[in-house]
Amino acid sequence: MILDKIASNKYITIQCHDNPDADTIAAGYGLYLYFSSLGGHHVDLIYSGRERINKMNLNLMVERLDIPLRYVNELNYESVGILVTVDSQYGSGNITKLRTGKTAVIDHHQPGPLPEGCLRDIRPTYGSCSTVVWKLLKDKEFPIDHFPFLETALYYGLYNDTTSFYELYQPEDREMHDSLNPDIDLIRVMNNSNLTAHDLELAGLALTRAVVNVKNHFAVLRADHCDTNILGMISDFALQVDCINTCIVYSERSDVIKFSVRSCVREIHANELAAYVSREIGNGGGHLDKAGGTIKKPLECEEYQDQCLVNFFSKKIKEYLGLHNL
Ligand SMILES: [Mn+2]
Repeated sequence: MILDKIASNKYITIQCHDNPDADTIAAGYGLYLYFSSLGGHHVDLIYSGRERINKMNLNLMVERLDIPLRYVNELNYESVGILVTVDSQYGSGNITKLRTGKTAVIDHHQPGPLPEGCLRDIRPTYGSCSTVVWKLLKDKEFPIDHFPFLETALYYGLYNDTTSFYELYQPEDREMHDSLNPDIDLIRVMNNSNLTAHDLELAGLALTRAVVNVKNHFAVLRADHCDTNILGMISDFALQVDCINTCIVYSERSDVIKFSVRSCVREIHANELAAYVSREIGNGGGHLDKAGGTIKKPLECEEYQDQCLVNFFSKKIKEYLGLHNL
């Protein structure tokens, strides 16, 4: 079992993906508590990337549930022992590739290329990585019910990754949902701190700018600089429109462009589309229905130098649709 193999290392670093969300934090926290409980290990829970957590609900989660998550700068960080990525895969686009020797991956996204010798437990049918960790801990008979903060964290992780428990398809997701005893008051507070007033305005602006291709059932939306979690929320919202089956929401940063992809039809895999859009100019991946990525800014990139970004993304979606309608 992967936990035993990881535990054979004295130094264990657990890395959440960049721009952490509730699921990666909860899954990382579960592993942190488990390895710490074994005794004799040095366990660290970290995240990296360009930005610190700035979403109110996530700051609340970390503070109120006493999660020892800390930010590290990739330039002056090197992991000793084994580096375990949660809710993400070492070397993939949404997680900073930190210097390390050994690696392990515990995730629920579609598997991508991994370094040689990388330990892995990847379960793409699970609704959240929190569920993967819950199952691993349960199989080790770790007393999750003795850790009420962890129960709340795992519950919130699943809640966030399954559109408020709307997509509980995997039996383990249901089982975890039913067995946990979370702090419902805190869940309510976190859930009602998802957006700042500024985010609300930003999301509204992005929605009014939606460029909808009614014929091909897709839309492209431009958002001002925001947390990638907010990009995801805007795309979730846009996907609810009757004539939109696929959408991309993007925002320009000082150095890169971040984008979020959603699809509600089987023929279009969001993770594939994200990879297609960013091919050779960035990174993209995720789930069949939800994905995201990063591409280089214009000017650095020949491909779309003379086009506005809406046209660039529209063109890529059309190309992708063409490939799949043959
Ligand atoms: Mn997740």
